[in-house]
Amino acid sequence: MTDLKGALIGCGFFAVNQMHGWKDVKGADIVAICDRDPERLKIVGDQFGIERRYSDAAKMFADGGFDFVDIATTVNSHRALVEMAASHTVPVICQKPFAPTLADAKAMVAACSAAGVPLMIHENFRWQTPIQAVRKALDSGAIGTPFWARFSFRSAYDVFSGQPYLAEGKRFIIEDLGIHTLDIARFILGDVTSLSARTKRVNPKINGEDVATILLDHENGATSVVDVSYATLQSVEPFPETLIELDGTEGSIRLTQGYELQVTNAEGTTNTDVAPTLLSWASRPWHNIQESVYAIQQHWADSLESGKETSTSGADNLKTFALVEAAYESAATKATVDIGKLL
Ligand code: NAD
Ligand code: 89Y
Repeated sequence: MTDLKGALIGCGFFAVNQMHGWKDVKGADIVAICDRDPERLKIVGDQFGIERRYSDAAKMFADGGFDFVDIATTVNSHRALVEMAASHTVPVICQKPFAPTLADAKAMVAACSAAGVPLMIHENFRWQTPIQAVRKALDSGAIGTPFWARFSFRSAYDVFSGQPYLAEGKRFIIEDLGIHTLDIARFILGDVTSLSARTKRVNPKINGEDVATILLDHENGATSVVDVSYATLQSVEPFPETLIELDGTEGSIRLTQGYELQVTNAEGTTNTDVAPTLLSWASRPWHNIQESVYAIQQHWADSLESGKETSTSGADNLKTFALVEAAYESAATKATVDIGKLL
């Protein structure tokens, strides 16, 4: 197949992973980059040998010459840039979090749908090797019908040194990290009908909440708990592992720290190492996330080529983003929030 040509907007901290990922993806290449910060534009342009460089996204779209755009900026610019892509009928990938509000996210889905262009949210955590392994084990029928789960991410890793903006916002862990954990809950147990949540801020140096506990009712009748913390110091730091406990009518699945998958049923227990691959450009402990960046970008290239909808399309991700909004609403009001009402 002919390589798809892509353009990337936002050459910051995380975009470097995306640029490495695109180098590995079969069927797509980045031909132009854009950042309003000239220093970041130069660093990424020089590192990845990209000649076409722009400080203004509108100018880059006007010049054209690419088949899709990959938006790797922080949340406040997402809506304007996605709508710009739609107005030029350019298929678009947008980093998480989708948008500042659910209303913005809905408008972005509507703009892309009206323009007839695919929109994928770069929701990469469900593409992590250990998470895919849990889904495969569940799909094999080994534990019967799932009725309960816990999706847990507890860490004291200093995310603020690489991403200082995370300390500044009124919202922190649910919007930044819990969004992934909520998406994993949907990926494993299906859509959610209602939730309730409690939050805390433990670290006095940041503005938003760094601990959240969320109770979810799934459409299939299962119950799950999503618990996330950046205030939890442990003997062995698990960042960035999501740990999973999943109980079914015929057995259970455990994804434990160190990337071990245990599947137990009447026949006994099998233990499998489901550690992610350390890609040539990756570094521990980020390699789990980095491999999933490559995986979701390969999925995008394959989906664009085949015309199939992506796993984390804008329409799909509205259902994850609604859980974020609902969790903040529930934490503020102490009420249970009906998800259908938000969508
Ligand atoms: P960053 O601040 O380091 O980089 C953002 C870059 O975008 C900056 O260089 C900035 O100058 C540029 N930019 C902003 N608005 C622009 C505009 N309108 N036009 C051109 N350039 C613009 O941020 P980051 O840490 O790289 O995070 C970017 C996004 O990636 C965030 O939404 C974050 O949540 C997400 N992220 C995702 C993962 C993941 O695993 N999916 C991990 C980390 C960060
Ligand atoms: O921004 C976050 C993300 O998406 O994954 C981990 C992270 O970098 C810090 O919480």
